[in-house]
Amino acid sequence: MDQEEALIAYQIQHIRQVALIEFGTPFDELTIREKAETITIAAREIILIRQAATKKTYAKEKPKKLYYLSLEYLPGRWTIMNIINVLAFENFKKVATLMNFSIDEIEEAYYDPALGNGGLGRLASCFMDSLATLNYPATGYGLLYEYGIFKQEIIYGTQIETAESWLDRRNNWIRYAPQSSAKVQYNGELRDGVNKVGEATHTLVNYDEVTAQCFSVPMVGYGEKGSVNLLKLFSTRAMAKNFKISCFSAGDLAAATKYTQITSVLYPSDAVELGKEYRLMQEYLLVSGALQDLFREFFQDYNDLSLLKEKVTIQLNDTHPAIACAELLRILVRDYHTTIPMAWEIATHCLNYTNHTILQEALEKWDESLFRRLLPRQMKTIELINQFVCDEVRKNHPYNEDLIHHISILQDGKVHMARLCCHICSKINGVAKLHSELITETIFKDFYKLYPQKFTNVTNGVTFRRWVLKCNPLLSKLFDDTIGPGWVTDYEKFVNLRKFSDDPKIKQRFLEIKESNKKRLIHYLATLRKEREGSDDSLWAGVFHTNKEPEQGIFFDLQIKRLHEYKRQMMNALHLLLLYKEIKEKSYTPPVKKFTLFAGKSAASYALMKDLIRLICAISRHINQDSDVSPHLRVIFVANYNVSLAEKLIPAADVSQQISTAGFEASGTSLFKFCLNGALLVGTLDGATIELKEAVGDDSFPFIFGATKDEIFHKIDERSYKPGDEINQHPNIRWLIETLRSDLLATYPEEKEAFCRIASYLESKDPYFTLFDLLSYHETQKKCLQAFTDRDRWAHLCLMNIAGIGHFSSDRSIEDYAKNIWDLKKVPLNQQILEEIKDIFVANDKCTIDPTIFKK
Ligand code: NBG
Repeated sequence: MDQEEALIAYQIQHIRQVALIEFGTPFDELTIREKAETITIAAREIILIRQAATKKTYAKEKPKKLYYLSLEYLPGRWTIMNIINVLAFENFKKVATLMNFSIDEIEEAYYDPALGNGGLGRLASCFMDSLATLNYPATGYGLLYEYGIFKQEIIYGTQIETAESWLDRRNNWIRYAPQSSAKVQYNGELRDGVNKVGEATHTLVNYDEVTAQCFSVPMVGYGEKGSVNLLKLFSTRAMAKNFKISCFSAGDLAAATKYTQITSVLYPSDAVELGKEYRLMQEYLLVSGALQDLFREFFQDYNDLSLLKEKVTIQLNDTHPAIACAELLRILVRDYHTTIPMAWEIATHCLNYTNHTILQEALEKWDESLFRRLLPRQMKTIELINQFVCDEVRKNHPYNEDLIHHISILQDGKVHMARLCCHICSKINGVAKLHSELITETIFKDFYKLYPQKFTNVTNGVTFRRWVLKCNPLLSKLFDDTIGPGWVTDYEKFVNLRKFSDDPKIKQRFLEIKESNKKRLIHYLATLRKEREGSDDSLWAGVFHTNKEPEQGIFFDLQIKRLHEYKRQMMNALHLLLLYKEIKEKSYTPPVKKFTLFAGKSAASYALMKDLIRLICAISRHINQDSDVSPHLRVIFVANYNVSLAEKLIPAADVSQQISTAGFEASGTSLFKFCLNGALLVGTLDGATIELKEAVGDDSFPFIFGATKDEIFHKIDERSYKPGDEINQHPNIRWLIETLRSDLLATYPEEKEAFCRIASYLESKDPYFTLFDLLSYHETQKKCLQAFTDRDRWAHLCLMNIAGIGHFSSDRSIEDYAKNIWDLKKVPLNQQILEEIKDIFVANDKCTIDPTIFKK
């Protein structure tokens, strides 16, 4: 037996052993779910070894550490990704064959961890991957929501939200981490006091105390050298003390579960303001838990607080954890007896803040009265901060109360969380060049005048491990064979793909890979459709010919992202209606068959976007059933968009729609994933599209259209945009509005009402310039279909696009943060420590049953 065979034999034995220990049943007799758990537990061994080695390495090196605070993560499924990251996947495939299980089934047996809404949460997860891969010492903090983002069902074209109980069975990657659990106080009254150096402090009495139990998940870096950092998630659910049994006995269930429920749900809203008390409780839970853990770790290594500045950097992912700005100051003065100037110095050095949107309605503001009641100590601290910063500003800008009005943290009865961040944080970054400029011109323009040195940019990126290595194995192999396998961690290698963009064999192979990914997707969608049969079959009608192989050469056009007005799924829907009209009237015949896929959730309370889902589904139903049009055009809305679905959709795409109103998409990150997987981009000059276009080169980026950010902002400033003018000037647009009001699409009264509401919205407001950009969009889409007919040229363009993607690896983003914001150094995994820990495992992990005793 060679070494590899021996390893495989060992792995099989290990899996069989775990099956017996965990389930008391031979592996082959387990259910799929049990098999998945067994494999996860077996795979965990090697990861635990690396995790222990990482921890010991950090303990030895005592490096500066990053504490990443985010209320959301969207990690995607862990088992297969982790096996890939520790380079065990090739063997694992052999194990799967020998043991006769399907890797896909094992992967699907767990739910997708649904701990986030959209871009910001997914970004946090890409960052966790890159931090561990690049050996940066970092811990992520978040909440373990019991019901993550809701599950979206589409019933008769309507979004229905149901709770996603992704944790109802255990997830074997999540382990209790009692040493990081924390006690968190809410409500209560303040008593004045002083600390040891005479600074005024406040002590809380008569408060409610909640225990935040901590659970950790390994964040597994890629490759032989990868570290394993931790994501620590707090939960209040399982803690008996948090359950008020006396209230329960008195029949008040709500009061009894008030605190066990804090981490029950993720608020299903992105880019919309929330004002819910529970949400504020969640935010403080995260901040308090994370900071307590941070100080615990710090005092393990040091007893001198002045070192905190050197050893700790904290990143706030959006304003959701902004209370940390006040809490850090408060803890330093109240619990660690620093002077206020020293606390100020530390806090303003250690904290940093990333902004993810310029939408006013997304800027968090809390009612002062609620804040004061729930978090009286933090409110006191914010008042002090505010007094101080306003005094300073008044000194330097006398008689400028207008300015004070714009920068005061407490204003009009609200606590402005972004303003708190701007005053306290050391660095403030946007997530793409355009966005970082825009924040200094719009929402933070006064802060930019006060603190220009704080503002910087870090353009987003995505991890190439999940977003091509895992989700697109065929294309990954093509990269291995062209630019060499180093691309997985060396994003700079991608430029070398340019050399291959004119190679006929490589182009052909690229096109074949695309076809094969389309086939894979169609098969997957067909199984989904079977599962959902009866619920809404009309949507899918005729899209798939059961028993027949899907046709070759269909053009796959995807728009998959949260539903939001500014993202303009509405414009895509209207374009499809126009296309329908032209095909029906025979004024246009598409040169190829086009298949449009939408996926995305709408916030439960976002009525207009729920109307839009109805419209898209109605258009889909109408087009797919029309015998004149459906041979040329098919449309579907795929329900319940999440990371796992994205992994299947993206590799099959020919183009992605990035069509936001210029100036409004902070960055966008799906564009990178599409580009990496060889899809071209149809889009506006917005967010990171601008930088991607620069990196790829204009000639290879032909489908840009629409008004620029300057034109849009000019029109907004001048209030000069009149959607009615578009309707009057363009018969096609008039037809669209009339059609929305007609009976063409609607099959029942609620639909009709919804489409009329959309028509009125477009006619009277159209705040995101949908009609303004519509016709140029429509033409660009047609141009795109035409371009697709030249397969050779298309393949060339796709390869040129991939060649430009390197810069948009989250590894590059993390290097930028490390250098420009965190001043963080890599700490390579200490190989000697790793070997020592392996030895301990080898010595102690041999056999659980002593046959001499057992057989007696
Ligand atoms: C989103 C932006 C995206 C951006 C991601 C990640 C929120 C609030 N914002 O454009 O809309 O790519 O953040 O930065 O999720």
